[in-house]
Amino acid sequence: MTKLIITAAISGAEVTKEHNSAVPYTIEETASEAFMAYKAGASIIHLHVRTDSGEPTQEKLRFANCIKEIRALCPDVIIQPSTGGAVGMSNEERMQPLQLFPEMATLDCGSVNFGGDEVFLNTENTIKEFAAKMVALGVKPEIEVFDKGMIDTAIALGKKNFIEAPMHFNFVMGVNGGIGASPLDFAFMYSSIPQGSTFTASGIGRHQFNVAALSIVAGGHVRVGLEDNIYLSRGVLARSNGELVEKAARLAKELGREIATPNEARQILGLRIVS
Ligand code: KMH
Ligand code: ZN
Repeated sequence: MTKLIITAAISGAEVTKEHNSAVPYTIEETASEAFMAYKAGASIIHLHVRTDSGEPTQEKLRFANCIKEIRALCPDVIIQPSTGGAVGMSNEERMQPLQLFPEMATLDCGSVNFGGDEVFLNTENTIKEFAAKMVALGVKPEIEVFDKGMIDTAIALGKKNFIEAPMHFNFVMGVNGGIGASPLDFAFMYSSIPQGSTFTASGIGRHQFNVAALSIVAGGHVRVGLEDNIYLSRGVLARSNGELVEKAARLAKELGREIATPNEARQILGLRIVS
C-alpha cells in the first residue's frame, strides 16, 4: 500500500488559546508548531494564519511571513494554505495566499451550516472562481468535501475543466452540519470519488483518530491537528500539533503503513519533486 501522507492542520480559524494554549497565533508560534508536526512525520502543513492576538486573517503578507519562517525550519515540507479562511470573509480576502504560488491550497466544494446562523458559504460561482484561479496559477487543489454532494460538485466541475484529474479530496467528517464520521459514512465518501483519485480524511473532535484509522486501512491519507481536534485522548489536551501527528504515525505503523516524506508525498500527489 502507498506510504501514508500525514497533514497537520495546525491552527484553523476557529479554535483559540482558551480552548488549548498550544494553538499558534504569532509567526514564531506558527513556525514552531509546524516544525513539531514536521518532526513527528507531517509532510503537509495545512496553513491558516492569525494576527498576534489570534484573529484569523488571510492577509498575503502574514502568510508570506509565516511561510518564510516555516521554510527555515522545514525546508522541504509541503505548505497548503487555506482558501477557506474564516466564515464571513470575502472571496478576495480568502484567495490572497494563492498570490504566493503555493504547491497546494484548499478548494471548499460546498456550503456548510456550522451552527446557529453561521454558514460557511461557498456558492457554485465562488467554487468556480477559486478553482479557475488555481488552474491558472498551477496550484493543486485539495478538494474539501463535508458531504457526498460536494464530491458530485467536484466531479461536475472536473467535466468542465475547472478541476484537473487526478483529483485529491479531503473528507471532512463529523463537523456540525456536515456528514457524520461512522464507518458507513466513510465508505459512502470513499466509494463516491472518481477512480484514480487520492484522498485524505479529517475527523473532527473525538472522531479524529477513528477516521484516521479508517483512512489508513482504506489506503488513504490522514489529517490531524488542533484545527480539527484539541484533545490527544479523552479529556487530555494535546500539548502540540506534534503530539497529534505522533499519535497518527504510531497508529499507521501499528496498521502497517509507512510514513511518506514530503517528496514521497509529492510523488503520490503528482506535485513537482523539490531537490
Ligand atoms: N475554517 C473554515 C471556515 C479550509 O481550510 O479550506 C474553513 C476551513 C476549510 O478551514
Ligand atoms: Zn482549514
